[in-house]
Amino acid sequence: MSARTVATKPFEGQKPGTSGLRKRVSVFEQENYTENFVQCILNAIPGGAKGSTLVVGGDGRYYSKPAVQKIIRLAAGNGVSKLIIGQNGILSTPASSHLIRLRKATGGILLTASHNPGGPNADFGIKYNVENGGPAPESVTNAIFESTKTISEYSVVDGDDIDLSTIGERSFGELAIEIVDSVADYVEYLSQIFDFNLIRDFLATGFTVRFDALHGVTGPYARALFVERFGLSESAVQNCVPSEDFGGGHPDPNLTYARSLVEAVEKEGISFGAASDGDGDRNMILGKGAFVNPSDSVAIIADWAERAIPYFKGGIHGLARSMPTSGAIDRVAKARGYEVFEVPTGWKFFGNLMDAGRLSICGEESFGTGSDHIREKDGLWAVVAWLSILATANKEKPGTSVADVLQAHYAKYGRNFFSRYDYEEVSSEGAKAMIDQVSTLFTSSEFIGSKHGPFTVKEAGNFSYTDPIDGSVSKNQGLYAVFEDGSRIVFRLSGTGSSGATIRLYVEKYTQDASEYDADVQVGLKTLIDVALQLSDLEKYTGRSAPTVIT
Ligand code: VG1
Ligand code: CO
Repeated sequence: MSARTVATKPFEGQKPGTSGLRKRVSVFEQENYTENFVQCILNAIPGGAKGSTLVVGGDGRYYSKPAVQKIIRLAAGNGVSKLIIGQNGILSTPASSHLIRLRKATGGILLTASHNPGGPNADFGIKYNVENGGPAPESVTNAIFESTKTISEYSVVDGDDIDLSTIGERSFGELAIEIVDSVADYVEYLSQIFDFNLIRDFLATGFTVRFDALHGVTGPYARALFVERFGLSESAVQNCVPSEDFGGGHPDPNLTYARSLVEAVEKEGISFGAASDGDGDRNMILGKGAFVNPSDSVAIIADWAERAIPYFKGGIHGLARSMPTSGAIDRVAKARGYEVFEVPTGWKFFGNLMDAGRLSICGEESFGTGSDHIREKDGLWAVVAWLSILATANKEKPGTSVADVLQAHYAKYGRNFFSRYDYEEVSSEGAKAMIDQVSTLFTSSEFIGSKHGPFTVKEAGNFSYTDPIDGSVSKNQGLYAVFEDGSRIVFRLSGTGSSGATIRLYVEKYTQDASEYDADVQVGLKTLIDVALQLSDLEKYTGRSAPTVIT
């Protein structure tokens, strides 16, 4: 078996977004499209592909299996030493990150479009993670993109498809292949981070749980945790058989797409509900009559971590959030004396801080929560963190519910009302024109001090981030306006969509008035949202009078 060179031509638009390259399956199915992109990843691996060890796996969506076989042929053609592949090509994103670290691999190729729908007419995605287990930094994704613009050939070794369904070692010419259990290492790792006995004993008291995998990759992981380790019945998990098209649904854990869980929690009076996305890195936490906003969730986990999670018993080394995420976590950091960082959207920006030992717990408003146990956000980790908090709180005060934990947090720190409006798949021209207009406005000096309804602009601009560890600069990371009372609006374009443009509007308002803690978020934020829509002229530019999704 020797390598063969195949002539090819560049495809336009193979630019990795917020988290990898995401396109329609029909785009990836074009002759050479997938091969080109994987070859460019191999070209851009720091230290080179030759002799490397790579982890391969994904959320199991449609087109994953042919993609794995292509990666095997390309890896062999490029002198990769070894591939560690999840059984049937399945690895959740957090499990991939863990496996890269555990096995000291060079990196990993993750096959996922995360929360985007799957199936022949929906999305596929490929992303590269580096040695620390985290998404490739911009220096690497830029190198991949540059390579896609000039590629003229790729290198493969021909051979029969490899059996991905049985665990064990095999080879493809010179290339060693190991098919591993997708679940075991990850669940074992969580058992070292948390006190499983504490959780198991607490759940045995009758605190009811429902976890919804939304037909995504976390099903087998969730069953191993909730049923096998925590001793719950099968009814504690739903939609837990991974499907190639996520049962035709949208595997995004939010109030819109996880409605069946929300309804079950309310109707059946379940104490705790949770869901994760297609690739398992996002999470949503619910209680009876209580939705935990992700910005609050990470703040609460940070506040409880040292006493509720054994992994953090030695102390917390810093907190962080993405820029649009609410400042709830900042208040915890201040009160507890932790360092806190504000980074651009996308998990790749947390990695350097974690590697430097300055960041323990972080989150994004987009249902992403995690810690330095790996270098990706981790949906099931967040769920188990919440169960640990509830178990600990119930030891101190039996009967404590999710809503009680939430209210106690507001009473201690005040409440950051937060909401995100998504305008999905609007025309790219309209979105760009709107962003240009807002950019001109937010960066003009006359804007500072101007009045809009009850709000006076205190600070505004286009967010730019200088990484405190390596000094790299990331510009144009979102347009923000902060008002005198601390309220804030942010506009940015999504970097994960696969067609058209998606505009995200984030609004935040802080209150310490206890009579408002129970208020409906949309009512509390209405005036601010109206101001944001006026300032941006969003309806004029996009033709949309209402968002697609409100969180
Ligand atoms: C979105 C979220 C961002 C998240 C990213 C990847 O990006 O806003 O916070 O890190 O998705 O998450 P964007 O550019 O569309 O706003 V996942 O679970 O899709 O890997
Ligand atoms: Co995801």
